[in-house]
Amino acid sequence: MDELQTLQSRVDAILRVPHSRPPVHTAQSFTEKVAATPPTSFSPFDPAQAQQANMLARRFVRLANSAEGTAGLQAVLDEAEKAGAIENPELVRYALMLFITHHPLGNQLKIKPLEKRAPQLVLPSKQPAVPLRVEARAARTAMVETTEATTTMVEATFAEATVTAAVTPSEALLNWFREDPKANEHHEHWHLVYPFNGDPVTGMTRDRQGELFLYMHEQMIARYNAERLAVGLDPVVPFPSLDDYSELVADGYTPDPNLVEGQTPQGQLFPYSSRPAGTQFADLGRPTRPAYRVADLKRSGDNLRQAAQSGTFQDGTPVTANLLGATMEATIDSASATVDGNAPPLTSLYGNHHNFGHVFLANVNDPRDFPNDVPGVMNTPVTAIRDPIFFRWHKHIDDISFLWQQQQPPNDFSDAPPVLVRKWLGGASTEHRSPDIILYFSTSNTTTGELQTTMRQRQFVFTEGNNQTETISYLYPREFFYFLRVENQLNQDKDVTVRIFLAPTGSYSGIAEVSEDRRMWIELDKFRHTLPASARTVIFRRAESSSVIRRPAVKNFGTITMPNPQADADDDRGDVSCDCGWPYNLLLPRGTAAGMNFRLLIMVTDWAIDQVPDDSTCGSMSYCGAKDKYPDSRGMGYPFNLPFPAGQTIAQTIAAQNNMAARDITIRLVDAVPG
Ligand SMILES: [Cu+2]
Repeated sequence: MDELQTLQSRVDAILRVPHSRPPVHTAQSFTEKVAATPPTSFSPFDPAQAQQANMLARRFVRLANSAEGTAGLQAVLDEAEKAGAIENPELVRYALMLFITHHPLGNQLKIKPLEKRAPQLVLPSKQPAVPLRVEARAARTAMVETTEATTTMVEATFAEATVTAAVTPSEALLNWFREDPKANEHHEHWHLVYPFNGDPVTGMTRDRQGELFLYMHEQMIARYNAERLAVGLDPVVPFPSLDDYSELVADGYTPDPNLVEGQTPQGQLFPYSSRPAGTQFADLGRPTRPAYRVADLKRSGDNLRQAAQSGTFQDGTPVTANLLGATMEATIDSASATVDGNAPPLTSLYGNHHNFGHVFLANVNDPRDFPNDVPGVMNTPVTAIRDPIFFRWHKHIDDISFLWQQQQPPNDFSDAPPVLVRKWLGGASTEHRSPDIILYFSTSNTTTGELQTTMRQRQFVFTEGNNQTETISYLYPREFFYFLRVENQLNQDKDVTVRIFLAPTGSYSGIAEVSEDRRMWIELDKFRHTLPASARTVIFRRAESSSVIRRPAVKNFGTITMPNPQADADDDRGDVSCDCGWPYNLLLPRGTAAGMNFRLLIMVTDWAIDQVPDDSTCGSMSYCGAKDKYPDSRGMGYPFNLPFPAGQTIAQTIAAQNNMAARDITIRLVDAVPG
């Protein structure tokens, strides 16, 4: 074993979240939960805890810089192991991942995929199926029957008790999306790449980090909305919808009981808490002297809304997309940032709104016992998106951003290059049948107007005990290519940026045409291309090269085993410099078995203005940018980042612009796809 390999196995051991006990729904873990006091948990959303993790990561950076080559890394791991013995092990893991992600020496090490670091964190919650009356009986049984002999009976009833409290059937229809292991890993990664306390190496945030925070999460909502429409749910409703922070959340969420939040030094496990139905924001901590007050969360939210509406912060600084995102998250660049360079406290003028929303919602089940309660999945980026409330809270955040966008002048499309993508062979049309947008499946030599997805299964095996298995279902697209015909009307070569978007089309939830909502559009791709002079060219593009996807695409998913992960179960190697981005398996919305209508938009813009760098085969350009400069001079999400020209619908704008064209397609969920 060479030196780096030895170091890697030490990293793997530190990052491995222990789950020493054999599985699953046992009475043992249930009674332990009742009996023991949980350790204080670690939340990267809690600014004070995030600051501690960041300080430890900076200590790692100094150690790495203090010695040559692997000796520096050795010193870092010595320190991490030492810290793990006295500090919260989750905090140490987070700090070590920050170091590996950001330090050039750290980059030589890998962060294993989530299903190998903490396999229990990718287990699906159980489908709700049992009537409510089972709950009381089961809970009683579980409290009394704890001996070995009755374990089987208790297991069964406890499992039932769990499912009765789970999300309503309708929300549960999208558990596969919210609980997708790679989507959760993406969200964890994004926050590691963009820590709100700044990169531990430079102490700074990245270029346009605030704007990207808003855009990346807006796109997650757009994708979730496409899935919601497909199963007959309304688009995400913000929580809270406006300024009423006493609103009740009707639906609850119950994670799988193996989703372990923490462990006592004695090895007792604490499953993440459920978020019961019918809760509301509540002060955290002792009621006589709360640590955090809802009134402060509301005040900061109201102040943010006011700034978005008026276009200026209270000190007169103009609101920009970037500063608004930084202030809402909040990062060290917030309009309320403290002079010592820390992210602002909840009590500041603009608070620390998004982060504290996570903290409040994670502890909503037992607010008075904060910080000694066991939090829910909203506590940390690696599990937060499992709970439907994640999307509702982020819709609340996005609504403030949208409010600001709507006050801005519309995008002016007069800087379009002289190129033509035809709408229809007859000329201008709003029919969305562009002959220049051509799709092929990789396994077929005829064009298609239908894209396909399928649900695949992977097994999860508890290798201790009786090899009990669970099944994880995940979406997978049928591989396809674009052939885009674009005419360059200039008599010289022209560099252009090709932008591809997708939105559901049609009438849903009382909305006459959902694709007229610019926030429904999903970015599929963006890349540079050189068009030869005075010619119509065909641009070939693989869908898997998408700028939003983490590249190279992870396509093979193996069996997940616990407690001892299989070596190389899939083609995810955890190369930290490439592993940020949306997962390939979720590239396309799922569509429906009957075929769901979508509109594909191609927009060709002037590269001399955009400055989108040459294509990379590593990571996601659109979601993870680049170290120095975000790879597009336009507002993120352009042309959907700002209002469309006054008096024009999106469809009319597309019809009026030579550099835009759309094609209506269907996406069909099928039993199996090739590859
Ligand atoms: Cu997030």
